[in-house]
Amino acid sequence: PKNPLRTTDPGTIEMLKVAQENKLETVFDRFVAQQPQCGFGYKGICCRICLAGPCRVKAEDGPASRGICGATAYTIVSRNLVRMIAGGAASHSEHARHVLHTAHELVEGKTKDYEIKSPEKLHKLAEKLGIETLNRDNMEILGDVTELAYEDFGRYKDRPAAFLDSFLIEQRHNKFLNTNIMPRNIDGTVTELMAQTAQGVDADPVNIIFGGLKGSLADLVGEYIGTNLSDVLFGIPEPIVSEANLGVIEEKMVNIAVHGHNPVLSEMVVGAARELKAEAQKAGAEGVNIVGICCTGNELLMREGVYLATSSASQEMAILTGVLDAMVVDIQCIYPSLTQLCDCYHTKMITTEAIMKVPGAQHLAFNSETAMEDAKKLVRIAIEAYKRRDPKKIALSKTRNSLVAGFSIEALTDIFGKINPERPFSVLTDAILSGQIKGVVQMAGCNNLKRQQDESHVAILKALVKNDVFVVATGCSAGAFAKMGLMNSEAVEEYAGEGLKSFIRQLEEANPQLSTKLPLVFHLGSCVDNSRGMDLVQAMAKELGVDTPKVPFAASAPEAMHEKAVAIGSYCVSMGIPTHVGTMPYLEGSDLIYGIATQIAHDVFGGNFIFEVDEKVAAQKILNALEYRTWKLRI
Ligand code: BF8
Ligand code: SF4
Repeated sequence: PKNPLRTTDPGTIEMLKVAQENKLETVFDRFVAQQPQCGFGYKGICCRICLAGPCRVKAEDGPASRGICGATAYTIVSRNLVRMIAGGAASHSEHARHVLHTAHELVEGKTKDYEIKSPEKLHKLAEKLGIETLNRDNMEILGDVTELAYEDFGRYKDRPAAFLDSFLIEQRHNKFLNTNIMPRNIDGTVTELMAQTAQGVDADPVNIIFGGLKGSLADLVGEYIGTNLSDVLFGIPEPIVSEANLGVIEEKMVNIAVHGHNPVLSEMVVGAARELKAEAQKAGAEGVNIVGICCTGNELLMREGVYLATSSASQEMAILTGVLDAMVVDIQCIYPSLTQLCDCYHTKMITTEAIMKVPGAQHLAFNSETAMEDAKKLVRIAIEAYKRRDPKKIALSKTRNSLVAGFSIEALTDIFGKINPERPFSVLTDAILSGQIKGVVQMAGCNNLKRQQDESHVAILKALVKNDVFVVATGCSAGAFAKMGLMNSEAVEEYAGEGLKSFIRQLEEANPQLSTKLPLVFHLGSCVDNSRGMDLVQAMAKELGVDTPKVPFAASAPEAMHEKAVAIGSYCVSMGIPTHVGTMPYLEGSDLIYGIATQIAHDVFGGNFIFEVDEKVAAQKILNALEYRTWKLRI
């Protein structure tokens, strides 16, 4: 590697020196220790689905070319792949289920700590779902919305899931029905996928992959529930300024990192921190500083302007500052190694969800009935820990960059609507048709140390904006841009091509009410908020009067890591989007599956995977895909 540290994030580089000086093990060491990684696993041709295995495809032909049961490479590869999609769909929907339960408890009057923060969103959502709103109480409307969402988890009737169906343009709706991948529920679809891929069931790779695509759409159902209900409970994001990178962890404050994905708990922690400021001051601090990590961070950044400390691969680094008093986690993307580092510091690690415990961490079960009380307990644990800091271990980071986030679809609609109130998204599509900008790219996904941390995110972003692409971002991709100072107005000056620059300036001039200038890349939110991108591409399709495969819109996950990313990439392809992935999924063991993902998918759905690890080539392929679509639109 060019950089032996395997990261390009300046805040992380600072902290890695601390780790090395103190001989503290981090993910960067474990990545090296895992090399070389297993070639069979890498290609997806290792099967452990039954106890006769593990079987590996060891030869081109003969008995060693199949598992003991006779499963061939294409069966094994496709089964492994769609089981990842099932894992992703289960994860996103578990997150959504928790938000849904909270909304339900609110309706039932079991919690007083939550509220309908955005009645506007509730009404819009209910109308979309076909729920009556006229002369009805908000709680009653929310009651119907939650009932329908619960049905989406478990519906047995032959009717598409409402939180997908109501969000689809007609052409995509028909496509999913005709190809038999429209899910009617989430839980049943995940279960069906597990059953379909069990030993001795489906061996047909095409049928298995179609099952996987249905699973990916079930993932999208979960995301739509998660995003929309979070907006109802916590507010629709609006443009907001904040800062990112490890320098936001401040010595004079009681610092609490909230890490994971679910805003249900962390929103309460933000409230509790405000209320307990005096207690923190009594302990000698100036106040309580909540900082976010990963998608919990993105959720709070979008709605509350909470600082984003870091993203997934560098989550351990927050502890190495020596001034992080508590690491409060909910679910997903949380390294079990965090406790190992907390043990070397005064930092308290606290898990909060029944399905997420780590040996060595304190568990404080979080309930929506007692949400604020629980959150206060967490803050008090941090205040106590603050008193036990070891001054010798303090090693602050100096890296922090300003950013502008909060671009929900509603916020974008407002911004575009100042230029054309009747047809807001024509502002975007007209700019594409006129050649001012080249299209839209949604950058998403994780960190994966198979790449230098954040390098590919940044390199691809820079190449796209230089070529006048309008970029939206979510998850750890958005995190990378925020940390690197690429999510602000100065970055527009420095990196945007002339067309993109003039487009962004035009939006600014039409929106003098905004208290901030616009950024180079528009933060859509956490990973469940990739659903906002699906709204965006469909709004553009409607504006252009075409189906999504004709829209100059692409997606890119340069450092995909989690099963959730596999699910997201797969629904992007189903939604007709060219989807770049910079870290190879485990499918190179079957040319057939590789071909389905990169070509046949295109014939059926109009979207396809672009697997490309070289970021320059990847950016060019994305630009080509956009250019081809724009050219076709113009003729
Ligand atoms: O849901 S981008 S590493 S934090 S999986 Fe995880 Fe990937 Fe980050 Fe958010 Ni998304
Ligand atoms: Fe081997 Fe077949 Fe069992 Fe897989 S399902 S472990 S290939 S025998």
